[in-house]
Amino acid sequence: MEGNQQLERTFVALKPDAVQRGITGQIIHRLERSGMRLAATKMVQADDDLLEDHYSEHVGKDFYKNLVNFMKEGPVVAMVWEGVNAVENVRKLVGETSPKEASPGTIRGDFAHVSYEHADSKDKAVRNIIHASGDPEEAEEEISIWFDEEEIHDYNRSDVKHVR
Ligand code: FUP
Repeated sequence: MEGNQQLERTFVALKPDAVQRGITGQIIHRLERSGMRLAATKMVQADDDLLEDHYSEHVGKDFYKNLVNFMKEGPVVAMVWEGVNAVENVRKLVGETSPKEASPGTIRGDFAHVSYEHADSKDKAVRNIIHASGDPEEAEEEISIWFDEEEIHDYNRSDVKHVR
């Protein structure tokens, strides 16, 4: 990635609700067709330690226990995506964190709808399909939590001439 400051990596996790609903392919398709490059992927059953590292800024908050129980409900599909301003571009495709606020056309807007208010009233986590890193520094931190460097692949997409 040398000499190209905007070529970034970002961490994405398809949460247990996406896996259980059988919509991982549709979501990966949306990321692939953008032209960004899938650099790593694996299915992971998260545990308390992994989630404490990943959600370290939320440990102890009111919603943390429900969030962790949701994230442990089944396997997630963990991925690394690379592209020009990949962090911002993936967040744009993902949409607002609260599905109720997420615009149509975004992953959360199209595949989910529940509000924080409703989830809180049922004492449930908001099932919002997908996680994507919030900024490039967080992305590198999250990639290092979920992946070993040798699991991240370097290859050229056939449309690489548009990017590199
Ligand atoms: P994001 O940056 O989109 O990953 O969202 P946050 O870091 O703000 O929140 C992490 C996860 O906690 C979100 F997927 C939703 C969940 N959450 C709640 O369930 N309740 C809250 O009040 C805030 C966040």
